[in-house]
Amino acid sequence: MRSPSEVRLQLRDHHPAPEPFVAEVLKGLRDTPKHISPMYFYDALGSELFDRICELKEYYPTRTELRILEQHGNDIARCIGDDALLVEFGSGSSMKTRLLLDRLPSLAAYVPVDISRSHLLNAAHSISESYPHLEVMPVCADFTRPFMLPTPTRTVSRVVVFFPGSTIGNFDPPAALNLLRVMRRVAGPTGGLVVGTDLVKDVNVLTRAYDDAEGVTAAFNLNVLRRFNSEMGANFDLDQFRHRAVWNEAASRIEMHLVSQRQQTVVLAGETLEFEADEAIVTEHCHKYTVAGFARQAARAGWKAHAHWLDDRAYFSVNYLDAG
Ligand code: AVI
Repeated sequence: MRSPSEVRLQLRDHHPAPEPFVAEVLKGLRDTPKHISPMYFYDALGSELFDRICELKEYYPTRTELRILEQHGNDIARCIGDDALLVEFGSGSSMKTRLLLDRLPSLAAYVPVDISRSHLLNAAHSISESYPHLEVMPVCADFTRPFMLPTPTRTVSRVVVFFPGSTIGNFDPPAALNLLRVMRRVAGPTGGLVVGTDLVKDVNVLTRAYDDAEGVTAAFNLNVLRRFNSEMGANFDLDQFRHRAVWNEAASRIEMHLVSQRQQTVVLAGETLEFEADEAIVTEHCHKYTVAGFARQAARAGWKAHAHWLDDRAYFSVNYLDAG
């Protein structure tokens, strides 16, 4: 095996635009209802808290998806086929990818795509060390916008996009449709898509997954206000906001809120924001699909459902779709 210093990776850097942080946050907090983007959760502490969420007994999605990938990995690999180019959207630590890479010895190349340059390079190095014969071609880009794929050394039979984690559920329907269209464009006319989706289920199971007994999800949610305090000179009193997770039946989603415990005024970047008692900031939407509903949504973006795999309780699905 090659040592880390021997592993040479050429980063394709699309220089994703830095977040329009303050202006965007203020715009959302002036809206009715108040809202902020869930992307602000993931500073260093937020990412650590998210890792802890994935270990919680109430938070079933991560371990359920891993079990499906373990149990049905060979079938999924058969759908992907020989000599494919595997493109992972939002690759993060590329942890789940290993379950596929283990079963894809003839993969032409692996392209992890992530907006976080440091995460991307660490993960790419680690994959490259574990799979020394695999060409790893990291791309730093905002995957919600079209980007150019690198050209691997080997001939590619087809491009297959991998998007695990049910992150598709954090996009509202129009944005999810747009993302599925970007994936379709990246995969091209003969490509495929392997995507994890969390499924509709008992409301108590869903709400517990987003409001655990230990309060880790509450800390994850409130951390965004701490981040605004340290990075934007805001003065949120974290004791005066409470985490809430509610099921919105009509929209088939869990909503994460931060609820103001009293009427209060907060200053952010020199601007004054008024909060009523019980007024909520919407911090995240987590859409839950049915297998058929997701196939319908994907069809609108040019994808044809080919196969799906579930766990014993039908909590989660991993779907394989072909460019239709
Ligand atoms: C990242 N994403 C798939 C998680 C979810 O379940 O929607 C984010 C999360 N929010 C609270 N807990 C987990």
